[in-house]
Amino acid sequence: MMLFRPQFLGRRIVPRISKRLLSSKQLIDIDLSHPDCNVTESIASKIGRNLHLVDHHPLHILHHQIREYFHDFECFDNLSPICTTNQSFDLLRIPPDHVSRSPSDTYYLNPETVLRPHTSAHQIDLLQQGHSQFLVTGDVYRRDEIDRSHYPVFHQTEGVKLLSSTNTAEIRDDLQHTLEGLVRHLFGDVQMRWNTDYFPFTDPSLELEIYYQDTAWLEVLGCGVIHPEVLANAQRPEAAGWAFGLGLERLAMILFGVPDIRLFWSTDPRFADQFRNYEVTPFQAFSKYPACFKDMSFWLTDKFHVNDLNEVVRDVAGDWVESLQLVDAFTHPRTQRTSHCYRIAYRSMERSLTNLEVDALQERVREDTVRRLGVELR
Ligand code: FA5
Ligand code: MG
Repeated sequence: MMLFRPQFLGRRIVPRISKRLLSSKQLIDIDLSHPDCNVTESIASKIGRNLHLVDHHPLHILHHQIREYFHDFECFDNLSPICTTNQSFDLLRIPPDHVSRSPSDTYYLNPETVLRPHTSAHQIDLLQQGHSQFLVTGDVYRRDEIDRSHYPVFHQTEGVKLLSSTNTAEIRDDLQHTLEGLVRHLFGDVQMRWNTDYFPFTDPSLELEIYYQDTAWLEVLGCGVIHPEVLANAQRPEAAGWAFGLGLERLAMILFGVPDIRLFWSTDPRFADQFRNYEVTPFQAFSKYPACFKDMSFWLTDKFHVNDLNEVVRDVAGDWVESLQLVDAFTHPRTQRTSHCYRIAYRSMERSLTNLEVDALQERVREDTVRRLGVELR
């Protein structure tokens, strides 16, 4: 069913996990050698970092403020990110052929177990246990694009509330009113707008965008009225209510003025020491080191997926890759073969990279792209 990662075969690793932050459930030996496992060591090493629970971290400060607003909600902050496909997809009505389930988008440990792609994976269990008004916050994992607002590990807060009304319009109004209140609680006066969206587990579904640094609308959350089948799956067929899922990094970027999502993982004291207690203080940019751009062109194979390339680049360059962009696509008129040219921006948050270092990174990216994706360089 799935490909993957011959370089991890035969190796077992226990991710570096800080015991202090973890419930016993999370102390799990992850077997990266399973033939269907597409979790890399760099991804596995993020499990247990729980940035939302780290003192003084901007995600923790934001998390604290969200909890303050939802003061009468129960909070689950430390549920294991290792979930079943049933919890993450099936019970939420995500069809078997939905793209989000494919190994090009989701990290699989084996065909039935994933690193949760969203905190919605916990909705059913908690509803089934009888909880009716709760928040779930935790790390989520997605194979995704590379740019300043996307990272393969990020944090979400899920909110669920069951209401006594079963009138869809009333529930939606309560949802929108609640979330607009949250945004004002966090930002004071800020421009926001609602768009209709689609999620299999809510109907109707909406997304909320906030205008970011006078430049662009940034999608910060998805939400909707919980689908009746989802409530039936949770053995609560009589219930009605709403749910939302928001990206903590996205909100924190706006709130603290953090320009790049990679900074949240930085241990550079120039970042980490800026945030104290539970205060929101604007991020003081420290000097940006120069970026270095490198292009790479190759002929695609039939099974080429850009997320596989993103991961090759992340595995080689780690947080030194700032973005990866398709800059040119070309189909040969006679052979019908297609070639892509990608531009990779390398930039460290912590120091200037030397030409020698960047050349070496690019060389390894080229080699690994050929070896792992089977493409032909031009
Ligand atoms: C979801 O994950 C749904 N589970 C949300 C939901 C919950 C809908 C409950 C209805 C009811 P979505 O994939 O749009 O939806 O992600 C939600 C938020 O996570 C986004 O609005 C964005 O703020 C954030 N997000 C998504 N992908 C990334 C990423 N790669 N990096 C950082 N933040 C991201
Ligand atoms: Mg969305």
